[in-house]
Amino acid sequence: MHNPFKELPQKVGELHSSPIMRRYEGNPILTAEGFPYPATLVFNAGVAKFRDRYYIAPRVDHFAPDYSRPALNITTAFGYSDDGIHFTMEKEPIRVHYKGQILPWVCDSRLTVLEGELYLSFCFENQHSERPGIARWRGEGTDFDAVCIGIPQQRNMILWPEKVNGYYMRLERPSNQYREPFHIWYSKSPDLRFWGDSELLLGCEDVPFANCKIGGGAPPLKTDRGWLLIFHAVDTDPDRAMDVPACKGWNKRYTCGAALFDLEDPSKLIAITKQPLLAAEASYETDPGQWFVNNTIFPCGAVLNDDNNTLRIYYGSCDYSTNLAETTLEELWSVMTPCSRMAEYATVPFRIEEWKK
Ligand code: BMA
Repeated sequence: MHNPFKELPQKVGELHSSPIMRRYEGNPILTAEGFPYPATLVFNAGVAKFRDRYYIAPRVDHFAPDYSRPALNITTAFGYSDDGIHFTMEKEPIRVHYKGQILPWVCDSRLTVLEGELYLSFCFENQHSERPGIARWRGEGTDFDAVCIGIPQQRNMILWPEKVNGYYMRLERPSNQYREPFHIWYSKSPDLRFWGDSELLLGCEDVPFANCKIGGGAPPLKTDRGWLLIFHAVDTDPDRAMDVPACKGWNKRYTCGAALFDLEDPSKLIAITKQPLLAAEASYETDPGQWFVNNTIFPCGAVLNDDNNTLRIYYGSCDYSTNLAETTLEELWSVMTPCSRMAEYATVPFRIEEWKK
């Protein structure tokens, strides 16, 4: 049997950003500078256009001056803007209410507009590991109410912006600390609360510039050619291992790519970028000077402008700042290659055969 899991490259090699991507010349658009409450790193920001305004929800890590771990606090901030570039930040972080409590360390949030409401998909940390969830905005201030919480270990849960074939959908990215690669999955729900029918959406083996894990980036965008997913891809290379005390051995590289899925059957992959859209190249992406996860592009927001052609991608870089790059759908189609998913079904026998060897 053809086994795509066997074919993950040991090393991905040199990567460059696609010439179709234009970084905003004023990047970064958000850092900790001037932030309304204690913050060290402001990155990985969900962005959505809602009621004629842009909303942003960046992750905010606050560290002691010597950066000693763990962080003093991790929160998600909330801000708004008319132009999608200059944001006014609320003075308090987002509070996600769940069964009378406020969830701790909410981070890596995405914003989805669904049926006229604004939703936050997020990850939070507690003593039982990382867990994902989805919450609805109360419409003012920074309070959100959780509508569902997932089990550990998952990040990058992302709510789809509309029902497909009668069901709500969400992206998921389960992980397990012992066995990479990690892939992008989806689940369906009749009511946003109970989720099931989980299946593989995109395998790490489908992304030529990943050898370790992939994860959803922004909520999928509906286009006339299909559902467009901006995702992140990760490759490791022992030769890149860093030798600084804060992150001895860090050798990951996070890049950004795009995949296209069938409009009627979004589980069907129809095209992908064989090369990254964005790979770390600007100085704020390769080495911001005071933080360790260099070479990290982490997209969390994608907004199609009113012309339905200009695509903005918002991404965190180096777990340090929030940035913006633009292209057009026309250009994007020109760098996407038609394809189908390598593993047709994510079946149990397939993995067992593999593990027997
Ligand atoms: C991922 C998440 C992101 C982070 C990235 C790079 O696992 O923790 O928040 O940006 O790693 O460190």
